[in-house]
Amino acid sequence: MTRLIVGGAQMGPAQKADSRETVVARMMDLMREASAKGVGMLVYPELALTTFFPRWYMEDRAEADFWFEREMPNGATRPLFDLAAELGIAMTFGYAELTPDGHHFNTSILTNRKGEIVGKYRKIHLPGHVEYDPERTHQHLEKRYFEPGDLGFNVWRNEGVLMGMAICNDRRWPETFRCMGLQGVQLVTIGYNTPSVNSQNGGEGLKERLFHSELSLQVGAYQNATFVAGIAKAGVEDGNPLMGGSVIVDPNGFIIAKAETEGDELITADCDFDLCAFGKSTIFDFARHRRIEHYGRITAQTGVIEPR
Ligand code: ING
Repeated sequence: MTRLIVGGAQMGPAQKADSRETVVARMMDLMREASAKGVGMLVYPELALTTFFPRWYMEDRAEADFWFEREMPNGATRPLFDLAAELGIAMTFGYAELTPDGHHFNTSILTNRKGEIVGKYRKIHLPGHVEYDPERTHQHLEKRYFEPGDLGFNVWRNEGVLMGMAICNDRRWPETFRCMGLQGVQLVTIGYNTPSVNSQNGGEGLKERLFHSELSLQVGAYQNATFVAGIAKAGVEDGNPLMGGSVIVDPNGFIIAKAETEGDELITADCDFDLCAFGKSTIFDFARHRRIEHYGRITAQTGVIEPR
């Protein structure tokens, strides 16, 4: 039987003026709280180390490099890795990655309980736009500052559990979960930074956004018989609200832990990963039930082609 207490380290806002060190200190406080509750795997949000800088238009993209990490771990994050190894906690967190050959990704890493990086994911589904959009109340310039991820959706056997990573907007695309489901995933971690209001669709408010986030995470879990941890960076960053709503979902799609605030808040769930087996061997026994000869359109087409 494989069992881990999974922790979701929801984080409150990171202001533009906050140093990496200040934010890492908060992450370490959450890790100590997690350790006291027996957490073995701790999930932090997307872009955990900094404010959600893609909300800011910078004409010179090189200016945005200030928000990127050139190596991981690095001076600011090494204390977090050392604490994780000391406490024996595996973790995942997101950050902006600038590679030695100059590529920019919205990245997350996965470590084992010894603080060693065992996996890396680069965000594939980038929402938003490239150029300044005067029509929008808030800019969302992820397509300006990041390239689409080039590592695919992978799953790693980490501490006896098949774990996969995705980031924020990825949760809105079923392909994300299925690609990992086809690798037997038992825990999908998804950090997110989701604005509380939609800069384009006036009608969609916080309530709808929270609903769509939970809907996406629950259906991804259920249809792939996997646990899912969706963990937010939340609260108001320099006047810009991000929603909370962090949850841990079980393989039947039920929410088993949920954050109540928009600040630094630890949620936990005692996860028996053998619970994934029932769905994977019955309703969602992919080998027995899927009919791939009819799915070609999913990878043959990018956009819609309507019938004549
Ligand atoms: N943020 C948002 C997200 O996908 C968004 C952007 C919100 C897109 C709502 C569509 C609808 O949660 C990030 N960082 O992807």
